[in-house]
Amino acid sequence: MTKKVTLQLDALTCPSCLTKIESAVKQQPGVANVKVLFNAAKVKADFDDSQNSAEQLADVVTKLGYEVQKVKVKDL
Ligand SMILES: [Cu+2]
Repeated sequence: MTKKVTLQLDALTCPSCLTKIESAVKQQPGVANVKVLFNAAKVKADFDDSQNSAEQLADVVTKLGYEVQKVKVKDL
């Protein structure tokens, strides 16, 4: 089943952070429609929950060095 995750980060300081996060999340299995909102410091992505999880995606962003403050998941 496809779900939508929103990760709230503390802040994005420059556009290259955005690119870095976007391409890392895009490479994860089962992920589509990745969008990083710079000003809101949010990462939005659709993912197939048989292939991935919100926790795993939050972990990818954390490992890049960004603090994930909130994780929201919605059914699509
Ligand atoms: Cu940066």
